[in-house]
Amino acid sequence: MQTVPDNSDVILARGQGKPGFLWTERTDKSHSENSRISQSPAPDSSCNATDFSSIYSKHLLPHPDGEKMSRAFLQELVRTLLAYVAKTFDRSSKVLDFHHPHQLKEGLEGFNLELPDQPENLEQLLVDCRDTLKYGVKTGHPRFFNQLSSGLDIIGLAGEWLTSTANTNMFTFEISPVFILMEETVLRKMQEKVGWTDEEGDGIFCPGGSMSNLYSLLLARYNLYPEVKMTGMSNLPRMALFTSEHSHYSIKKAAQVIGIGVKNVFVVKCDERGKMIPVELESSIMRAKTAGCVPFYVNATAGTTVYGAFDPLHDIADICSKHGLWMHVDAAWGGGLLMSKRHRGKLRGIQRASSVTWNPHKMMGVPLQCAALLVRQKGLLQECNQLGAEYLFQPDKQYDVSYDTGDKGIQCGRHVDVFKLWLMWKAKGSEGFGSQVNRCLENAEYLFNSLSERADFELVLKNKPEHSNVCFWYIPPSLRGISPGAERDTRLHEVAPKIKAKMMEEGSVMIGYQPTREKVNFFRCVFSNPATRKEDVDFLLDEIVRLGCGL
Ligand code: ABU
Repeated sequence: MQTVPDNSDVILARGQGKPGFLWTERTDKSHSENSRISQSPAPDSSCNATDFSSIYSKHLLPHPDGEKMSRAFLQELVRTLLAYVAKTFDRSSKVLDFHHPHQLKEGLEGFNLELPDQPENLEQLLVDCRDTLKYGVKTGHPRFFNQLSSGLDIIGLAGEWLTSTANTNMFTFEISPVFILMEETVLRKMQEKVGWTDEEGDGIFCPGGSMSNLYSLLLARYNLYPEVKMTGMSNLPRMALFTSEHSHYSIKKAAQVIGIGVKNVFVVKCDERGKMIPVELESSIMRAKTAGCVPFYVNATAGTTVYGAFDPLHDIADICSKHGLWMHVDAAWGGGLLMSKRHRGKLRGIQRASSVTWNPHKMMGVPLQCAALLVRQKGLLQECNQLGAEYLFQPDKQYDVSYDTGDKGIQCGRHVDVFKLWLMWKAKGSEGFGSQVNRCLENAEYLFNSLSERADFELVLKNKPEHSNVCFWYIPPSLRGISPGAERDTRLHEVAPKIKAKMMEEGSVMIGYQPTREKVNFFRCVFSNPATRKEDVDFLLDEIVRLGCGL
């Protein structure tokens, strides 16, 4: 692939580029000059070269003569964005250009985070836009393995651009007629993938999986004690919920937020692969009852954050049915596997859930953010959350007001997260998403097999990964002769953070690490970026060895 020029080259290229925009050196205009410009007509951008150094935002639309200049400014910005997109996929470019917080705050090469009292010119703004990208992290780079959400899908990006251009809100059909119907279509399709019938299924897009999990707790509590909506917790018994030791911390956080309390979250033991043990769930429920609590909710995880484990959903559903408990499945990470014929069986039993969290911004590679809460019982979200603000949800509008879906949520303003997913689904079809998921899991298997054959690495889990998480230690030569025990553990604990620090400073690759309760720091590699190939996996291991062999 052609190497994309770095920022300084981009400056040069502008003068030579087809649209003929001429990049000029930044000049700081005095404030008095600035106010003089405000009284003058909008500068003309019809000539080939645009000098933005004396142009200000007030010259753009809605200035009566602002259309040409607005177009010129946005085209210039798009050139910067396109250069960044190309660079993101270029393996010879860095994943990040790391600077410490104090360095960024002090200002770098004219990049200043402080906000002025007087307007700055558009040239400065374009420089700021370029610098913002330059000092950020290319999460779409094929060698970014750090987070569950990664990749840069071009159709998804187009969807995000369109969404920002439309700049509307998801509370009423009145102002989002198309997006509201798209949300209905996409949620229905996701509910089908979960396995719910046409008579079942509701949902809402939320700002992330933690919020979806919080919604699920609100629904479960309301379902059992509808009076909570009006009278709060004061007359309710001590309620208990259950989640595994490998589940996401947002379950505890949600319990804290809604007034259940973290102490009333019973943490259920997992097996060595990180899956909830059903008999442990059963005994936790009995323990909670003995302690005088009312169990009401179980969170099962489909794709845990660190190990990528899938809890046994049918077994958990049986226990929930037996005790009359709400079953939530946190499939924020694992939900994407429902798109793959090869892997969807790992979520067998999910159709028995009362609610499901599924984040397409993770395994399906939709640009952040795109996260859905799906609810089996129709109408419950609305019942639980609606307050019917009269200025917004007037019942006497001329259209079917059941499409004013905003009152299902706990937010008022809600971002349009659906369009980019809808557009990507059109572009790929369900099968395209399935192949994308399959490729990510093939990369995980390739890494797992490579690690199994090497003496300088140790796998945390010996079984083939179920999801795309692969957890491992790098054992530097200095530790290879030391037998397992406290001394080795203490030293091994320091290896991953040291390698990660060097990695970030060099910017060549990014991977996360963490300890668990019984294991010292280990690397977690996750694959959700369709741009990643086997050569990137090889590169990752070579890089870890290069940076860590002297430790
Ligand atoms: N549950 C938020 C994602 C965390 C991660 O990317 O590792």
